[in-house]
Amino acid sequence: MLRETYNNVDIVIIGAGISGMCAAIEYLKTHENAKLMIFEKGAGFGGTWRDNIYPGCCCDVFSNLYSFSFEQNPDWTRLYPTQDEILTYLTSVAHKHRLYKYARFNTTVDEARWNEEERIWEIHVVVNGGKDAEYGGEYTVTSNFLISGVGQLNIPKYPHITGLNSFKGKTMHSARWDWNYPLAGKKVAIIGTGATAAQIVPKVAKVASQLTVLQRTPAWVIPRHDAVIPDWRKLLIRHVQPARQWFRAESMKVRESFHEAVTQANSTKANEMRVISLSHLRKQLPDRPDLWEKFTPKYSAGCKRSVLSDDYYPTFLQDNVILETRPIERITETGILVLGEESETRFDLIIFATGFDTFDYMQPLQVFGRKGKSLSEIWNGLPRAYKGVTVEGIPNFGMLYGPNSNLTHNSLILVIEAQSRYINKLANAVLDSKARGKPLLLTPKPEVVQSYNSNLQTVLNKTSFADPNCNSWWKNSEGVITNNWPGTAVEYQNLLADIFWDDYDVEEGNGRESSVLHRRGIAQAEKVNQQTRLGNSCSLCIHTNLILKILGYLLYSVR
Ligand code: NA7
Repeated sequence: MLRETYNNVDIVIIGAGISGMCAAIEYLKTHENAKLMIFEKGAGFGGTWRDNIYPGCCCDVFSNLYSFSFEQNPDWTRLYPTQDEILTYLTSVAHKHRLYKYARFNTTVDEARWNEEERIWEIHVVVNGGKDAEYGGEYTVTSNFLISGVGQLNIPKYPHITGLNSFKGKTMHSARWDWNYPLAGKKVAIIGTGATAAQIVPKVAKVASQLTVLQRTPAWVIPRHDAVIPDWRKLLIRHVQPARQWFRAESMKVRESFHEAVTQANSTKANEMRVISLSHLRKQLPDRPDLWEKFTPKYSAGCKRSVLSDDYYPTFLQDNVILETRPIERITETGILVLGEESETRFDLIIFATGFDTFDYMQPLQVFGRKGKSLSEIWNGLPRAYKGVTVEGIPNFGMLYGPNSNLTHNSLILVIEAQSRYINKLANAVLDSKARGKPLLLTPKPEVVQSYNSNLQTVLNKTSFADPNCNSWWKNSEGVITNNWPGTAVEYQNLLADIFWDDYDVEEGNGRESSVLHRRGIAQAEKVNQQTRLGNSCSLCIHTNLILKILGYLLYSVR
């Protein structure tokens, strides 16, 4: 005897981060008696914001944009949210939408296999939680649709440095921070100078006796201008809905305007960004021309993730902080030896702020599609998806934050919402058909995936991401950009607003083409609207807009 909803469900979502949560909420909108399961290898909701708890961890997107459009948060305390605030927000959203009911934590999906005969997914999981594992250490669940929400920044990347494992002191990766280790008075090295390191460095420098920052490539650093949001402004945002909407739309405009700067190396905006960054450097380190050269990037702004920081550069004015730009030769039992030195520098702790494995999407999880072909075989080292969400040869499957859907200039939540709506439309078609007693298979046509991706690569090759003078977690060793979307957030939302059924191989239970979907032609996945709805066409609107503009000015400028 099997318990009905324990092993068979309509939808399985892998991952309980922002992506998995968003997909679940979207599905629950239209399914009251949902047969949904969310598997998460960690112990709660939050994904990357649960994993990354290092000192100083925060987001470099405005807080009001780093929230779901359907759950805007009037309680943000700062213009840029901190990790703990984001986690609190996500936890409250999970509670509000009753997601806990569907989640199985401490449970790792290790294999998802499409069963061609039964036309269902078989998802094998391993239970990591002590007591839960006593009920059964591993088991299989079947579902009609599978959604991956595992994200791109999931697996910590450790550098390949000779002797790394011989170090006898303490090591930690930024995404696996050990708060039990006291930093006070310690000699600390940090490897990496990306967005993560720029947040850790100022905090660790305050307590460590010595901090050495090992930089391989400098980042473009621009001012952050973070600030506390005063209570009166929070009240206004909580109670005056148009003000909240307008403020978000204005933030959206600001972030979208960065797009040109980070994608078009020769544009006016890119030049402005370089000027702002270089003047920031000189202003913050006025008497240190020795550091200007070391901190000046030799690649296009936007080729790597830019850093937004007000306190990174000034940290190097502290006596206990050293910038080391000579390459690391090896790690020894007691420290790090850099090129040109005869002996190592001794450290108590080495922090790896070296990013994530971003090219092996979904690894180590094994996904097998039609005819038992694995995702790795289909991709053959080059992850690609149709519109970043569906994959050839893998039916009834959707990826959130999949290949080429990363934004570098705006909030990723905008992307994830659009993807959730698109994928849920596909899932609904599959589940509606199931309700009529006919299993339905939706797989993107290989030629459609191929043509979409070759056009995408043509566009990407002309962006700053492709600049050969830098490497990044977006570009593989052959220079192929596998992670980024080249357009604006709004362009991506528009791309996903419609589903063209012709883009899919559509098979019903009997193997024939489904007439149901073909008659529909296009389905609207509904656009996520970020813009102000108020136009300028009537005098009332003009006045309302004017009032909101004044309000917006106050919101931005009065602290
Ligand atoms: P990133 O942006 O991938 O940065 C990793 C950093 O680690 C970067 O400075 C690397 O230098 C450095 N790195 C990696 N391997 C080595 C070795 N072997 N030796 C020296 N230095 C090394 O990761 P983050 O965690 O900072 O940010 C990831 C994203 O999280 C970020 O884009 C935001 O979206 C949030 P390199 O530049 O490769 O020379």
